[in-house]
Amino acid sequence: MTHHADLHGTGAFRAGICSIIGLPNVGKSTLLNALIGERLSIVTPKAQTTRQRLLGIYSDDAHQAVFVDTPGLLEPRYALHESMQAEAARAQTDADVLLYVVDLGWDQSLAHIRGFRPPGGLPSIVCLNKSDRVDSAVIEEVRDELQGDSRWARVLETEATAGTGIEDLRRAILEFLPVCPPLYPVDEIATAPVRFFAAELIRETCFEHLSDEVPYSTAVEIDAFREAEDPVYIAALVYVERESQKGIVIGRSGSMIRRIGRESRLKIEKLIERPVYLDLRVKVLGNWRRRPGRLKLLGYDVPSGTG
Ligand SMILES: Nc1nc2c(ncn2[C@@H]2O[C@H](COP(=O)(O)OP(=O)(O)OP(=O)(O)O)[C@@H](O)[C@H]2O)c(=O)[nH]1
Ligand SMILES: [Mg+2]
Repeated sequence: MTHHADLHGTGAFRAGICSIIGLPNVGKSTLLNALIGERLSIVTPKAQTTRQRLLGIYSDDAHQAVFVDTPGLLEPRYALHESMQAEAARAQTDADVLLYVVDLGWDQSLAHIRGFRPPGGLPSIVCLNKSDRVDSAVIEEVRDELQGDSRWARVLETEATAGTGIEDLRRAILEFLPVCPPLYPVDEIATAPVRFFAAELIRETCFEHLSDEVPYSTAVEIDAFREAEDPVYIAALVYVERESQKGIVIGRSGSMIRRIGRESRLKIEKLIERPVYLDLRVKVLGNWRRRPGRLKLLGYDVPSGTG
């Protein structure tokens, strides 16, 4: 069954890990979702949305690509950033294929790829994303430059939000996977438990409605997830770093937390296809982003040596 393609003599099954990396906000999570055809990884207009590695699996009858979404590459300022950068680094060492994503409309992203060295021996593909943000002359110029550079096996352009270029990009990635049986059951699309995705959807909603430092100071923990109940009962905590932030997240007479709660509940209901009762509370966990012990408590991996 797993070697379907072999049985038909059309070639060996290919499977492997494709890590998606690049600066914050270039569209990595949007690309992962487009490549697997499911809205798994949260996407917001704010930079530094993704904090942990997230696996999304694409399978067809001859290939399985395990896409790994990563936090954007940045200079660590907090313990949380160190954890995020360790996740991005680990994703590169684990990969069979690297997908480096560029935001064509952002000079800093173009500057970053010029200075970036993918790990030696790793087939590395460039995705020139947000092609809608620039003229075709610019795309051609960048493509010509990068195609002439031996660091990059392929250079392709996409508009991930519209799905443009996704099929070609996926095909290019699948070609570079090593001959290998499937790594996961072919009907699986994710490895994280449903409660992880529920927490992420709440965090996404926080990013959508809160501004300045507040969204970055939020972390979400699922306290209870009772699927045997109808509606499904979920209790979640939104952690913030300071008392003043707690006031902002709750809002005037609770209006903000009610709004975040309602929108998060609708997203979770769509995900699990069941009615949900969401009990959302806000709690202060002082300076959690700077404190390795608190990061661990919130489920973030802490690089060894700092924990
Ligand atoms: N115009 C345009 N916007 C895009 C495209 N792809 C993604 N975006 C938008 O770019 C923003 C960031 O997208 P994400 O997928 O969250 O980016 P990311 O690289 O995962 O960001 P981090 O997790 O913060 O590192 C969102 O508002 C997306 O809708 C595209 O092709 N064109
Ligand atoms: Mg992301």
